[in-house]
Amino acid sequence: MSIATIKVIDSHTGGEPTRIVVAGIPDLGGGSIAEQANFFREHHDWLRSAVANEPRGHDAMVGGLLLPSSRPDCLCGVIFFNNISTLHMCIHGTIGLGVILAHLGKISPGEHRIDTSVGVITLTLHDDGKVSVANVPSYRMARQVAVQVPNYGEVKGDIAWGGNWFFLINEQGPPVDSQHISELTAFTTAVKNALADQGITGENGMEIDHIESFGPPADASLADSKNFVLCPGNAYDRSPCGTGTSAKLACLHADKKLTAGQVWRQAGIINSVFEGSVEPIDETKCIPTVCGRAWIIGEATYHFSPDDPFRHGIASAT
Ligand code: PYC
Repeated sequence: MSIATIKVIDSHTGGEPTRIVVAGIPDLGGGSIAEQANFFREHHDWLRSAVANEPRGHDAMVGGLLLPSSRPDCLCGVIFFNNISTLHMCIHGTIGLGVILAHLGKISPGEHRIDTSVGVITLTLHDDGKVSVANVPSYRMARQVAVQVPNYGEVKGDIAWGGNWFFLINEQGPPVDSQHISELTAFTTAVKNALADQGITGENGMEIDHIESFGPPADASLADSKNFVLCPGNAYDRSPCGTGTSAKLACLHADKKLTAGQVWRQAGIINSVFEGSVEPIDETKCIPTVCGRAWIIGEATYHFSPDDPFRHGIASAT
């Protein structure tokens, strides 16, 4: 099934791309955003591939569908996706969505509630153009879980939910710097595969599909920590990853290392920084807020010529 054209707006948040489809989205059957995400996966996966994969996209591309929400308290809904499937949540993408909504004249500075497949989040557009996102409740499920990783030995990490499931590794494996991206990709991919092989999951058997490796920041005056995040589909996040920062904040909260409102500066692998803080719910759960900047970099109309064999993208090799 195909449609004539769609319109997209591209942004990047700390180097990580977001491509939001703003017009031409097919009917996703109505219902909640979670129900529409299921329908999108089952019936319109071609659209995900056409937007995220080559020749229009690439493995690091994160896409989103801008949708109306059936919730009267929400401005809109969004379904995020990448080179292989839908994402539960994407905070760098929501920061990008914030500047796109402002560009479209749909929001001005202030708070706006956004409906997602895993809960309602609050986006704040600040006067200086920064965007903060108060995420869904986040928590650490398990501390220092050991996994046997072929060629690397035992690796220990925390399992935490920050809108996606993360395995958070501290100072093990290759150095966390941009000279070691291929080694970090190989290491975190091996950890992800080992977790799956050894049946180590998030809550309700959910796959731990994001692996986050931490090291010291390049400049301690600018950040408290630096990360490398492997995303599902095996591309790494160019930004510090908002759900990954949320998972880190949840672990710091559980360890009582971060008080309410205290700022944590998380650098990513190319040294862009997100500022995060927590609002405690109880001793283990919190609402993380992640703040960053995004820039609009393009707008386009996509065509789907029936005789173009690659009109729906080239399936990612990963
Ligand atoms: O910023 O939450 C995020 C994210 C998830 C996947 C890529 N970026």
